[in-house]
Amino acid sequence: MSEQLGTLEELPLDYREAMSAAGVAPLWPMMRNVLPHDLPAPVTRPGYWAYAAMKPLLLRAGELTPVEKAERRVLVMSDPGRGKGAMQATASIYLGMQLLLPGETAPAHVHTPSAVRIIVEGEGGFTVVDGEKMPMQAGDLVLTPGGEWHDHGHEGTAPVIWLDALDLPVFYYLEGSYAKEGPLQAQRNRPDASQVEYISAGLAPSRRHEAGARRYPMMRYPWGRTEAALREMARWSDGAFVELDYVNPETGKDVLPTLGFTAMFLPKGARLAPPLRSSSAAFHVVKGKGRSTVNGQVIDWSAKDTFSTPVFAALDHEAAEDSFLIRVHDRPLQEKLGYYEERQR
Ligand code: 1HN
Repeated sequence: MSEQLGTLEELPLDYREAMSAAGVAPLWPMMRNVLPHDLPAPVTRPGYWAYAAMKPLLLRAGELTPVEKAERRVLVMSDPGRGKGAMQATASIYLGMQLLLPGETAPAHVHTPSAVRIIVEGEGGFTVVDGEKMPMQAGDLVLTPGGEWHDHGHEGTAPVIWLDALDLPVFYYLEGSYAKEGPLQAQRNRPDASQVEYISAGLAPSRRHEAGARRYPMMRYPWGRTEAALREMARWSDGAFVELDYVNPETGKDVLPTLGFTAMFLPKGARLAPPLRSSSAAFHVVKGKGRSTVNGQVIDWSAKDTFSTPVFAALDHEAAEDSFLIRVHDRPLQEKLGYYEERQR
């Protein structure tokens, strides 16, 4: 371990001014800031967004701002560590709640960041990604991979609300975030791939030599199947915690390049203390009620609420009712960068 490093104040004023004038700065006073020992020092703090508080604000946005004036009518969830107005929930994860009213259309665009939608409530909403029209039903997880055209529509009679999670902060940091706008897409005249090619886990369509799979073969993961799979696994798990990864049905790998998703089932009374993970995360409560402690901070959650956790957070979950949560995390990005890690507590 090195000795106490030198500070800026120890250096003569004329030298400090000369460094500034030359456009340089000494590393050593900042060394421990940019490279702390053993663990990172996250700016991110745990966040919690109660749906009961979000929903009236969203509905009011529906009255105040027509979708034509918004492109996307979204309230962004700000990381408490970065403060009011922050456009991100963790270093890599953007979260927002989006409202679409009956008859409205959110215009087509394509951008570099990837998005996922987790449907919170409402019937009749749909999103079109790369020409594929996908119904949005409560609990569904729908991908919008970077580089794919997407627009949203609403054929129902009541407001539709969903949670957006994007890797936008990463693209913004890289100065790589940008979009193109275009006309609404022509829709393929058939149900989405989750209802045609990939109805059953372990079965994928045969194809002739050379006809490769799409990069993102299935972009909608209907909630009904997810919950049924979790319940069946739990029935045979002897009380062990069950969690499913959302995977690409052709490759078995993560569904997006940077973000990963899991579905968790915490039966009533269950307690769970996962390992410390180098990934940051967001949790969305599809159903249930419970409590999570994040670095000592208590979060009481119920259905449709969302909370976020910084990297290496100490987490304890406790379910007061049978609870289903979707976990959004940035492990895929960290694995690509070569540093994803889990530590036992
Ligand atoms: C976006 O394209 C959507 O397509 C939602 O619904 C939220 C936040 C930042 C940048 C692009 C959407 C977004 C977004």
